[in-house]
Amino acid sequence: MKVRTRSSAILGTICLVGSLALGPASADEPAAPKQAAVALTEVATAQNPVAGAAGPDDTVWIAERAGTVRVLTGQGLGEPVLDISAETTTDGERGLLGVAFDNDFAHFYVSYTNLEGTSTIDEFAVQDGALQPDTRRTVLTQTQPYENHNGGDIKFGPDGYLYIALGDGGAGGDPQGNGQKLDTLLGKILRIDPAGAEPYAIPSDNPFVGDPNAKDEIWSYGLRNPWRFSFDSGTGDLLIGDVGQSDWEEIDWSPASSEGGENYGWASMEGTHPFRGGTEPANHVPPVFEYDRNGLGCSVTGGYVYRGDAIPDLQGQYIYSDYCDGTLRTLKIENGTVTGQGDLAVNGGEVISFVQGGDGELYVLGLGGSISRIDAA
Ligand SMILES: [Ca+2]
Repeated sequence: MKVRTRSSAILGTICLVGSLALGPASADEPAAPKQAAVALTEVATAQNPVAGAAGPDDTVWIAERAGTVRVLTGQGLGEPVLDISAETTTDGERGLLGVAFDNDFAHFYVSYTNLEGTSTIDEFAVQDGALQPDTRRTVLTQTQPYENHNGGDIKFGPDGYLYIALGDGGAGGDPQGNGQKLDTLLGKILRIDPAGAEPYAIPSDNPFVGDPNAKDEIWSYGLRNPWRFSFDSGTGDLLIGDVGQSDWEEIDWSPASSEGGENYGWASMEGTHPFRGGTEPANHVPPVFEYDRNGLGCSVTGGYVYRGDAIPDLQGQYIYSDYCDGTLRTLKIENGTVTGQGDLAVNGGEVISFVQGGDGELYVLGLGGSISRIDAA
């Protein structure tokens, strides 16, 4: 059985990376939205950059997969300010996978798999823009049954709570059924308050608080490997790139007004399609967008809604890519419906992540090493 998973991509088949030659739309297709003219400006190179976050004083903090964090400034990428490389490995899909600051830059968080493969979120206090190593504490851990589908992205929402993406635990086809189970943190987006208690508090308005059969940390579920997610800094809407099993890559969306509890369908559904004879759950929230693997790639990399100033034509568009294809693509999403899509005719290589700088401009991380900013052409 050939099961294509994210590990097959990360571990390294050589993917054909090249811009697809999308021809002009034929007369009976809807007009493509106006596409911004952009260029990718390589601002630094790193060792397998995998995640990043806007930091204090207009810095961008870059996580390298083997376990180091380095700070990008106008002078380039500095020496590591954190090194946990002795505490993680890059076997399979493991490593340092996510970083985040809280909304007032008082704390910094790292998301990584430890030497046992356990997903781990640690916190450091930040003073005067510097990590305070002696304040380190572990916030949350989750054991992993397999080495793939760890998710690992972490972001603070506009509500000040920490959201954590965890994959379904791995192998292929979700053999443990974790995506649809509410008694496990696997296959979920979590929402916790790390400042509210030791090691963390549960926001009282989380959707499953009071349900004895469901974990209180769960915000939404039915996810396979929500590798990268973001909040629209203009609206607060949540966008999730959920990597598909074999056929369908998907973008999930929920509005800022959501009260949580969305069931995104996995592993009953892959995108909008029943998976291996699955039945669509009655409460399935289908993806806002999906694409198959016949041309656009094999592993979606969720991005951001652009809210910067440098590229007015890009304002309000969601930018994403695919690890196996690298073309930067756009979606125009209005009230939960895609009303336009296009591509920016630039290629970021093995696009593993996007980072939103404090000024709203976007950076593209290529796992091969490139850190590029999306600029106006
Ligand atoms: Ca889904």
